[in-house]
Amino acid sequence: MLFEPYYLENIHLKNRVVMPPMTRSRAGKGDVPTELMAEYYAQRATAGLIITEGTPISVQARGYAWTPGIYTQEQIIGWKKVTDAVHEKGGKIFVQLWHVGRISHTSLQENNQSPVAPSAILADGVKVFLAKNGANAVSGLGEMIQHSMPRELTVPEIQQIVNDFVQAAKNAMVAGFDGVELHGANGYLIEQFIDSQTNKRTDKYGGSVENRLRFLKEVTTAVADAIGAEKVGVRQAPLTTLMGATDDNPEETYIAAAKILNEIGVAYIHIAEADWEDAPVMSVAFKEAYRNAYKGTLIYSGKYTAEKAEAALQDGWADLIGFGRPFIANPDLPYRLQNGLPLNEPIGEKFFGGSASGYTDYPFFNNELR
Ligand code: 8OZ
Repeated sequence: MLFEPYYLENIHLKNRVVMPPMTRSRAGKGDVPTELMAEYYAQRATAGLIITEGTPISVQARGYAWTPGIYTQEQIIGWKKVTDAVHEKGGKIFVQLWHVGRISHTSLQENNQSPVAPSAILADGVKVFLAKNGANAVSGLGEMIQHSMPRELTVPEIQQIVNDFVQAAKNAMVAGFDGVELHGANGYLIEQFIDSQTNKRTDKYGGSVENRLRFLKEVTTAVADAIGAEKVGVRQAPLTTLMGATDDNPEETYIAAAKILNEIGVAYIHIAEADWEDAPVMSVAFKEAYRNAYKGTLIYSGKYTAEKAEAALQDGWADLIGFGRPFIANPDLPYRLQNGLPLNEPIGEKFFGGSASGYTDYPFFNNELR
Protein backbone atom coordinates (compact mmCIF):
# COMPACT_ATOMS: atom_id res chain seq x y z
CA MET A 1 0.00 0.00 0.00
CA LEU A 2 2.61 2.55 1.11
CA PHE A 3 4.63 1.85 -2.01
CA GLU A 4 1.79 1.82 -4.47
CA PRO A 5 1.56 4.76 -6.86
CA TYR A 6 -1.12 7.32 -6.05
CA TYR A 7 -2.88 9.95 -8.11
CA LEU A 8 -3.05 13.30 -6.37
CA GLU A 9 -5.62 14.98 -8.56
CA ASN A 10 -3.82 15.05 -11.90
CA ILE A 11 -0.36 14.30 -10.52
CA HIS A 12 1.07 10.81 -10.57
CA LEU A 13 3.05 10.03 -7.42
CA LYS A 14 5.47 7.11 -7.31
CA ASN A 15 4.37 6.07 -3.86
CA ARG A 16 2.51 7.33 -0.78
CA VAL A 17 5.61 8.37 1.16
CA VAL A 18 5.67 12.16 1.61
CA MET A 19 8.57 14.36 2.67
CA PRO A 20 6.77 16.93 4.85
CA PRO A 21 7.89 20.54 5.25
CA MET A 22 10.94 20.98 7.47
CA THR A 23 12.74 24.23 8.18
CA ARG A 24 16.49 23.80 7.56
CA SER A 25 17.60 27.48 7.50
CA ARG A 26 20.22 27.30 4.79
CA ALA A 27 19.13 30.01 2.34
CA GLY A 28 21.73 32.31 0.82
CA LYS A 29 21.97 36.10 0.77
CA GLY A 30 18.60 37.73 0.13
CA ASP A 31 16.89 34.55 1.38
CA VAL A 32 17.62 32.96 -2.02
CA PRO A 33 17.55 29.14 -2.36
CA THR A 34 21.00 27.75 -3.09
CA GLU A 35 22.58 25.01 -5.22
CA LEU A 36 23.07 23.05 -2.00
CA MET A 37 19.33 23.19 -1.35
CA ALA A 38 18.70 21.92 -4.89
CA GLU A 39 21.00 18.98 -4.19
CA TYR A 40 19.27 18.26 -0.84
CA TYR A 41 15.79 18.15 -2.36
CA ALA A 42 16.92 16.23 -5.47
CA GLN A 43 18.52 13.57 -3.24
CA ARG A 44 15.04 13.00 -1.78
CA ALA A 45 13.18 12.85 -5.13
CA THR A 46 12.07 9.25 -4.58
CA ALA A 47 9.45 10.56 -2.16
CA GLY A 48 5.97 10.37 -3.67
CA LEU A 49 5.70 14.07 -2.93
CA ILE A 50 8.17 16.57 -1.48
CA ILE A 51 6.80 19.60 0.34
CA THR A 52 9.46 22.23 0.88
CA GLU A 53 10.35 23.93 4.11
CA GLY A 54 8.17 26.89 5.13
CA THR A 55 8.78 29.66 2.61
CA PRO A 56 7.90 33.25 3.56
CA ILE A 57 5.62 35.05 1.10
CA SER A 58 6.89 38.54 1.97
CA VAL A 59 9.36 40.37 4.20
CA GLN A 60 6.58 40.74 6.78
CA ALA A 61 5.98 36.96 6.69
CA ARG A 62 9.47 36.12 7.97
CA GLY A 63 10.14 34.92 11.50
CA TYR A 64 13.45 33.09 11.33
CA ALA A 65 16.96 33.52 10.00
CA TRP A 66 17.92 32.09 6.61
CA THR A 67 14.51 30.78 5.53
CA PRO A 68 14.15 30.91 1.71
CA GLY A 69 11.53 33.34 0.40
CA ILE A 70 9.38 33.38 -2.73
CA TYR A 71 8.74 37.08 -3.25
CA THR A 72 11.80 38.32 -5.21
CA GLN A 73 13.06 37.49 -8.73
CA GLU A 74 16.29 36.08 -7.30
CA GLN A 75 14.34 33.78 -4.99
CA ILE A 76 12.18 32.54 -7.88
CA ILE A 77 15.31 31.82 -9.94
CA GLY A 78 16.82 29.99 -6.95
CA TRP A 79 13.71 27.85 -6.53
CA LYS A 80 13.69 27.05 -10.28
CA LYS A 81 17.04 25.33 -9.76
CA VAL A 82 15.46 23.27 -6.98
CA THR A 83 12.37 22.25 -8.96
CA ASP A 84 14.46 21.43 -12.07
CA ALA A 85 16.77 19.22 -10.01
CA VAL A 86 13.83 17.38 -8.41
CA HIS A 87 11.98 16.98 -11.71
CA GLU A 88 15.10 15.65 -13.42
CA LYS A 89 15.03 12.82 -10.89
CA GLY A 90 11.34 12.20 -11.52
CA GLY A 91 10.12 13.78 -8.27
CA LYS A 92 7.14 16.02 -7.47
CA ILE A 93 7.47 19.10 -5.32
CA PHE A 94 5.09 21.59 -3.69
CA VAL A 95 6.28 24.73 -1.91
CA GLN A 96 4.93 25.53 1.54
CA LEU A 97 3.74 29.15 1.59
CA TRP A 98 4.27 30.68 5.02
CA HIS A 99 3.35 33.78 6.94
CA VAL A 100 4.50 33.59 10.56
CA GLY A 101 2.20 36.35 11.84
CA ARG A 102 3.16 37.21 15.40
CA ILE A 103 6.04 34.67 15.57
CA SER A 104 8.57 37.20 14.37
CA HIS A 105 10.90 39.87 15.63
CA THR A 106 11.16 43.60 14.94
CA SER A 107 14.70 43.05 13.57
CA LEU A 108 13.25 41.00 10.67
CA GLN A 109 10.53 43.52 9.81
CA GLU A 110 10.78 46.52 7.50
CA ASN A 111 11.81 49.62 9.49
CA ASN A 112 11.86 47.52 12.64
CA GLN A 113 8.08 47.52 12.84
CA SER A 114 6.14 45.18 15.09
CA PRO A 115 5.12 41.83 13.63
CA VAL A 116 1.45 41.50 12.73
CA ALA A 117 -1.29 39.23 14.09
CA PRO A 118 -5.06 38.94 14.27
CA SER A 119 -4.83 40.28 17.82
CA ALA A 120 -2.08 41.95 19.84
CA ILE A 121 -1.33 38.94 22.03
CA LEU A 122 2.19 37.89 22.96
CA ALA A 123 2.99 34.19 23.36
CA ASP A 124 5.19 34.38 26.41
CA GLY A 125 8.28 32.20 26.13
CA VAL A 126 7.86 31.51 22.40
CA LYS A 127 11.12 32.20 20.66
CA VAL A 128 12.34 32.80 17.12
CA PHE A 129 15.71 31.83 15.64
CA LEU A 130 17.77 34.86 14.62
CA ALA A 131 21.22 35.27 13.09
CA LYS A 132 23.82 36.35 15.62
CA ASN A 133 25.33 39.73 14.67
CA GLY A 134 24.39 39.37 11.01
CA ALA A 135 26.01 35.93 10.63
CA ASN A 136 25.16 33.95 7.48
CA ALA A 137 23.52 30.53 7.16
CA VAL A 138 26.75 28.64 6.54
CA SER A 139 28.16 29.84 9.87
CA GLY A 140 25.05 28.50 11.56
CA LEU A 141 25.55 31.12 14.28
CA GLY A 142 22.08 31.86 15.54
CA GLU A 143 20.27 32.52 18.79
CA MET A 144 16.77 31.96 20.12
CA ILE A 145 14.99 35.19 21.09
CA GLN A 146 11.52 35.91 22.50
CA HIS A 147 9.26 36.98 19.60
CA SER A 148 8.19 40.63 19.62
CA MET A 149 4.84 41.96 20.79
CA PRO A 150 2.62 41.96 17.68
CA ARG A 151 0.13 44.60 16.60
CA GLU A 152 -3.39 43.91 15.38
CA LEU A 153 -3.91 43.84 11.60
CA THR A 154 -6.38 46.25 9.98
CA VAL A 155 -8.86 44.87 7.44
CA PRO A 156 -7.06 46.46 4.44
CA GLU A 157 -3.81 44.92 5.68
CA ILE A 158 -5.50 41.51 5.84
CA GLN A 159 -6.56 41.94 2.21
CA GLN A 160 -2.97 42.80 1.33
CA ILE A 161 -1.74 39.57 2.91
CA VAL A 162 -4.30 37.59 0.88
CA ASN A 163 -2.80 39.29 -2.20
CA ASP A 164 0.71 38.39 -1.02
CA PHE A 165 -0.31 34.70 -0.80
CA VAL A 166 -1.72 34.91 -4.34
CA GLN A 167 1.43 36.54 -5.70
CA ALA A 168 3.60 33.95 -3.98
CA ALA A 169 1.50 31.14 -5.50
CA LYS A 170 1.92 32.68 -8.96
CA ASN A 171 5.66 32.99 -8.30
CA ALA A 172 5.66 29.30 -7.35
CA MET A 173 4.22 28.42 -10.75
CA VAL A 174 6.94 30.47 -12.46
CA ALA A 175 9.51 28.66 -10.31
CA GLY A 176 8.23 25.31 -11.63
CA PHE A 177 6.52 23.90 -8.55
CA ASP A 178 3.84 21.23 -9.02
CA GLY A 179 1.69 23.01 -6.45
CA VAL A 180 1.65 24.93 -3.18
CA GLU A 181 0.83 24.02 0.40
CA LEU A 182 -0.65 26.82 2.53
CA HIS A 183 0.87 26.71 6.00
CA GLY A 184 -2.25 26.78 8.13
CA ALA A 185 -0.64 24.97 11.07
CA ASN A 186 1.79 25.17 13.97
CA GLY A 187 0.68 28.49 15.40
CA TYR A 188 1.57 30.75 12.47
CA LEU A 189 -0.65 33.44 10.91
CA ILE A 190 -3.46 31.35 9.41
CA GLU A 191 -3.72 29.30 12.60
CA GLN A 192 -3.56 32.48 14.70
CA PHE A 193 -6.79 33.52 12.97
CA ILE A 194 -8.38 30.09 13.41
CA ASP A 195 -7.64 29.37 17.08
CA SER A 196 -9.87 30.97 19.69
CA GLN A 197 -6.98 31.75 22.05
CA THR A 198 -5.00 33.79 19.51
CA ASN A 199 -7.91 35.61 17.86
CA LYS A 200 -9.87 38.03 20.02
CA ARG A 201 -11.09 40.24 17.16
CA THR A 202 -14.59 41.66 17.27
CA ASP A 203 -14.95 42.26 13.51
CA LYS A 204 -15.84 39.77 10.76
CA TYR A 205 -12.48 37.98 11.25
CA GLY A 206 -13.05 37.05 14.91
CA GLY A 207 -15.55 35.61 17.34
CA SER A 208 -17.64 32.85 15.73
CA VAL A 209 -16.06 29.79 14.11
CA GLU A 210 -17.22 31.10 10.75
CA ASN A 211 -15.47 34.41 11.35
CA ARG A 212 -12.25 32.81 12.62
CA LEU A 213 -12.17 30.64 9.47
CA ARG A 214 -12.75 33.62 7.16
CA PHE A 215 -9.04 34.34 6.61
CA LEU A 216 -8.29 30.67 5.77
CA LYS A 217 -11.24 30.68 3.37
CA GLU A 218 -10.23 33.94 1.70
CA VAL A 219 -6.58 32.96 1.25
CA THR A 220 -7.41 29.47 -0.03
CA THR A 221 -10.13 30.67 -2.40
CA ALA A 222 -7.93 33.41 -3.83
CA VAL A 223 -4.94 31.10 -4.31
CA ALA A 224 -7.14 28.36 -5.85
CA ASP A 225 -8.65 30.92 -8.24
CA ALA A 226 -5.16 32.02 -9.25
CA ILE A 227 -3.43 28.67 -9.88
CA GLY A 228 -6.17 26.00 -9.73
CA ALA A 229 -7.56 24.25 -6.64
CA GLU A 230 -5.95 20.98 -7.77
CA LYS A 231 -2.55 22.59 -7.15
CA VAL A 232 -3.35 23.72 -3.61
CA GLY A 233 -2.94 21.79 -0.38
CA VAL A 234 -3.51 23.09 3.15
CA ARG A 235 -1.68 22.11 6.31
CA GLN A 236 -3.53 22.03 9.60
CA ALA A 237 -2.54 21.12 13.16
CA PRO A 238 -5.82 20.74 15.02
CA LEU A 239 -4.47 19.58 18.36
CA THR A 240 -0.88 20.75 18.70
CA THR A 241 -0.16 23.78 20.86
CA LEU A 242 2.96 24.90 19.00
CA MET A 243 3.80 28.60 19.25
CA GLY A 244 1.21 29.01 21.98
CA ALA A 245 -1.77 28.67 19.65
CA THR A 246 -4.70 26.68 21.00
CA ASP A 247 -8.35 26.38 20.15
CA ASP A 248 -11.01 25.74 22.78
CA ASN A 249 -13.02 23.35 20.56
CA PRO A 250 -10.62 21.90 18.00
CA GLU A 251 -12.91 19.19 16.63
CA GLU A 252 -15.72 21.65 15.91
CA THR A 253 -13.38 24.28 14.48
CA TYR A 254 -11.22 22.06 12.30
CA ILE A 255 -14.04 19.95 10.90
CA ALA A 256 -15.74 23.22 9.93
CA ALA A 257 -12.47 24.19 8.22
CA ALA A 258 -12.36 20.83 6.42
CA LYS A 259 -15.87 21.46 5.05
CA ILE A 260 -14.79 24.84 3.68
CA LEU A 261 -11.70 23.28 2.07
CA ASN A 262 -13.91 20.58 0.59
CA GLU A 263 -16.11 23.21 -1.02
CA ILE A 264 -13.11 24.99 -2.47
CA GLY A 265 -11.91 21.61 -3.74
CA VAL A 266 -8.28 21.74 -2.64
CA ALA A 267 -6.05 18.82 -3.60
CA TYR A 268 -5.25 17.76 -0.05
CA ILE A 269 -5.36 18.50 3.65
CA HIS A 270 -2.12 17.72 5.43
CA ILE A 271 -2.51 17.11 9.14
CA ALA A 272 0.42 17.63 11.49
CA GLU A 273 -0.31 15.24 14.31
CA ALA A 274 2.85 15.59 16.30
CA ASP A 275 4.35 18.37 18.26
CA TRP A 276 8.12 18.27 18.66
CA GLU A 277 7.92 16.04 21.70
CA ASP A 278 4.52 15.42 23.30
CA ALA A 279 2.16 14.53 20.53
CA PRO A 280 -1.47 15.00 21.56
CA VAL A 281 -3.40 11.90 20.53
CA MET A 282 -5.82 12.49 17.68
CA SER A 283 -8.71 10.07 18.06
CA VAL A 284 -9.77 7.78 15.23
CA ALA A 285 -13.25 9.34 15.54
CA PHE A 286 -11.71 12.77 14.76
CA LYS A 287 -9.86 11.30 11.78
CA GLU A 288 -13.03 9.67 10.50
CA ALA A 289 -14.84 12.99 10.87
CA TYR A 290 -12.19 14.46 8.53
CA ARG A 291 -13.02 11.74 5.99
CA ASN A 292 -16.71 12.58 6.18
CA ALA A 293 -16.19 16.34 5.92
CA TYR A 294 -13.55 16.35 3.21
CA LYS A 295 -13.51 14.21 0.05
CA GLY A 296 -9.98 14.93 -1.22
CA THR A 297 -6.62 13.44 -0.26
CA LEU A 298 -5.66 13.31 3.42
CA ILE A 299 -2.00 13.34 4.41
CA TYR A 300 -0.94 12.62 7.99
CA SER A 301 2.52 13.33 9.43
CA GLY A 302 3.96 12.85 12.89
CA LYS A 303 6.29 10.17 14.15
CA TYR A 304 5.09 7.50 11.72
CA THR A 305 6.93 4.24 11.15
CA ALA A 306 6.37 2.04 8.10
CA GLU A 307 4.15 -0.22 10.23
CA LYS A 308 2.04 2.61 11.62
CA ALA A 309 1.75 4.08 8.14
CA GLU A 310 0.55 0.80 6.64
CA ALA A 311 -2.00 0.43 9.41
CA ALA A 312 -3.28 3.96 8.81
CA LEU A 313 -3.72 3.24 5.10
CA GLN A 314 -5.45 -0.06 5.86
CA ASP A 315 -7.77 1.60 8.37
CA GLY A 316 -8.66 3.99 5.60
CA TRP A 317 -8.37 7.41 7.28
CA ALA A 318 -5.12 8.35 5.53
CA ASP A 319 -4.09 8.43 1.84
CA LEU A 320 -0.47 9.57 2.11
CA ILE A 321 1.95 9.56 5.05
CA GLY A 322 4.67 12.11 5.86
CA PHE A 323 7.96 11.04 7.44
CA GLY A 324 9.85 14.07 8.71
CA ARG A 325 13.02 13.48 10.65
CA PRO A 326 13.67 10.10 8.96
CA PHE A 327 13.82 11.97 5.63
CA ILE A 328 16.44 14.37 6.99
CA ALA A 329 18.82 11.50 7.66
CA ASN A 330 17.81 9.10 4.87
CA PRO A 331 17.69 10.58 1.38
CA ASP A 332 16.61 7.15 0.09
CA LEU A 333 13.94 6.68 2.74
CA PRO A 334 11.30 4.99 0.52
CA TYR A 335 13.85 2.38 -0.60
CA ARG A 336 14.93 1.73 2.98
CA LEU A 337 11.37 1.44 4.26
CA GLN A 338 10.31 -0.80 1.42
CA ASN A 339 13.22 -3.16 1.99
CA GLY A 340 13.22 -3.10 5.78
CA LEU A 341 16.73 -1.60 5.84
CA PRO A 342 18.29 0.17 8.83
CA LEU A 343 17.88 3.96 9.04
CA ASN A 344 20.55 6.61 9.61
CA GLU A 345 19.93 8.73 12.73
CA PRO A 346 19.39 12.49 12.21
CA ILE A 347 21.84 14.85 13.93
CA GLY A 348 19.69 17.38 15.79
CA GLU A 349 22.41 20.03 16.15
CA LYS A 350 22.57 20.28 12.34
CA PHE A 351 18.86 20.76 11.69
CA PHE A 352 18.98 24.57 11.42
CA GLY A 353 21.68 26.51 9.61
CA GLY A 354 25.15 25.32 8.63
CA SER A 355 26.67 23.73 5.57
CA ALA A 356 26.43 20.42 3.71
CA SER A 357 27.30 18.63 6.94
CA GLY A 358 24.17 17.09 8.40
CA TYR A 359 22.29 18.19 5.27
CA THR A 360 23.43 16.55 2.02
CA ASP A 361 26.02 14.14 3.41
CA TYR A 362 23.76 11.46 4.91
CA PRO A 363 24.67 8.20 3.14
CA PHE A 364 22.44 6.37 0.69
CA PHE A 365 22.13 2.67 1.46
CA ASN A 366 23.05 1.78 -2.08
CA ASN A 367 25.14 4.38 -3.91
CA GLU A 368 24.12 2.98 -7.28
CA LEU A 369 20.60 4.20 -6.58
CA ARG A 370 21.66 7.80 -5.99
C1 8OZ B 1 10.97 24.42 13.24
C2 8OZ B 1 11.75 25.55 13.27
C3 8OZ B 1 11.33 26.68 12.62
C4 8OZ B 1 10.12 26.69 11.96
C5 8OZ B 1 6.84 24.84 11.71
C6 8OZ B 1 7.90 26.22 10.06
O1 8OZ B 1 6.81 24.42 12.87
C7 8OZ B 1 8.03 25.56 11.21
C8 8OZ B 1 9.31 25.55 11.95
C9 8OZ B 1 9.76 24.42 12.59
O2 8OZ B 1 5.90 24.67 10.94
